[in-house]
Amino acid sequence: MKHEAHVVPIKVAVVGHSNAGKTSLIRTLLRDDQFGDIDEAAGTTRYVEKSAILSADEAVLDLFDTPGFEDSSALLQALQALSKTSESGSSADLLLDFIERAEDYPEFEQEIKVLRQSLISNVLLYIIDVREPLLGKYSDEVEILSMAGKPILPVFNFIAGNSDALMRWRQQMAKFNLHAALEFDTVAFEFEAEKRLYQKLQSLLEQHYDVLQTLIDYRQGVWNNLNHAAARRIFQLIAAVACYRREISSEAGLSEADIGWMQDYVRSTEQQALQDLLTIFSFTQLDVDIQQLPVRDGEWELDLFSPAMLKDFGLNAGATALKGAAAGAGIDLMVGGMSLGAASMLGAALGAGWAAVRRYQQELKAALRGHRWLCVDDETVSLLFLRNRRLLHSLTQRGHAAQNKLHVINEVQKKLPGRWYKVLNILRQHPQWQQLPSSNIEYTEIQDEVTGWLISNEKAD
Ligand SMILES: Nc1nc2c(ncn2[C@@H]2O[C@H](COP(=O)(O)OP(=O)(O)OP(=O)(O)O)[C@@H](O)[C@H]2O)c(=O)[nH]1
Ligand SMILES: [Mg+2]
Repeated sequence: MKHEAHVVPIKVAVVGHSNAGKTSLIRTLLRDDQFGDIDEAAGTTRYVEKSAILSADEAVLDLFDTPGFEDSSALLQALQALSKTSESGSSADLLLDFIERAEDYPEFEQEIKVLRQSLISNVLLYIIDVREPLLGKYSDEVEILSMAGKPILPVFNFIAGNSDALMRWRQQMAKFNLHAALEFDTVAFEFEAEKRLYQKLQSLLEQHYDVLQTLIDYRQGVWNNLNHAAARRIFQLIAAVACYRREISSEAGLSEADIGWMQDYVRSTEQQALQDLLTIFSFTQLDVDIQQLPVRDGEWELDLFSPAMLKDFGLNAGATALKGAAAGAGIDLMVGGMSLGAASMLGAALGAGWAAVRRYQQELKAALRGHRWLCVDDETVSLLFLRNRRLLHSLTQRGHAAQNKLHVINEVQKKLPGRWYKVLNILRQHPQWQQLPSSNIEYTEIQDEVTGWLISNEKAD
């Protein structure tokens, strides 16, 4: 495969009515929010603009963004009028003839650019805003595009929450013999949808099958890597917070400032992770809004320590180790490597022999001197896990959230993995993991387990 001759990129013209989301689709495929101009107003794209989709370093697809069709009925009439006088044999010839006479048709300046590009492309992606009523102008559009004699793949956009309209459009396209179509919420990116696009192209462009397969495999690999990188980043966050310890002197006791520092540490650690995750998936503010992430200006809207947060995820604020004033503060005290809730076990640890004593030496010494470690309570770490798992889910499944306006948290997303508290406990025993990823075998095993939970959950719901 590697030694194959240089691949000539497949030319894909992205066409459709103005404002259907052509430029948005290309941005999504390129993962480049800088490509072209996007606007609510019609007629944003004025020129044909090329961009390439790469497989490794090689351009496999050349995407051509085109201006939108405006008055396709008038255009069809003009073409029909020309066909009466023109000598051209095929419809493609007629289009060529029309393009050559561009000067006679200044009102179709934009459309002519589209026709020119369609004639020299291998396939047309016909982007449709399914919210639009099925008017004659769209049939005219299809009729004009068909004249280029190229395979056409209708791409239904704005499908979220518009399933009836989608069905009508599907039937309409079938009447034009366009049976293979694609649903693709352009701003709602989902890798599976992108893959389906390439697969449809495979069936339309048989001779390019293998090249497209290479592309699918490559993009799948890239996508998997992104997911793993993101899951590892979340694990790092969990470890950093679970392993946090702050020694409290017995004289001064636990002060409000101590709690404040701990909370700020947790907030800023989660904040950094959020930034990194948005970066990994190239999420822009627009994406954040559409996906309805509870994030504003790159920050979580709801404070992790607000009681509403615990309730939202079905965790019990009253279950904190320190009840009363400390409930919901996210704090726990740790003695002998165990939270205070389990402090009665300290005696057992002391009696457990030298191995245990050596392991917890520092804590035991601190405990015996009357010192305590302030740490982050189980509920807070659990909450971090749950909300970041949901974030990852949203980042990888754009569009699903856009479909249901309600802020729904389903049972699957709320449930902690069976071994969660065991793993949390192991993390707590390794304060040295707070800083950085370790190559330690135990660390790697725990990391694999937690990233496994994070990634598999995406498919679970
Ligand atoms: N919610 C939602 N908005 C979208 C989607 N696709 C495009 N938009 C919005 O629709 C508007 C038009 O998108 P463009 O990508 O500029 O459309 P276009 O077809 O390139 O438009 P012209 O260049 O003017 O022909 C923009 O405001 C986009 O943000 C989508 O899938 N979902
Ligand atoms: Mg555009």
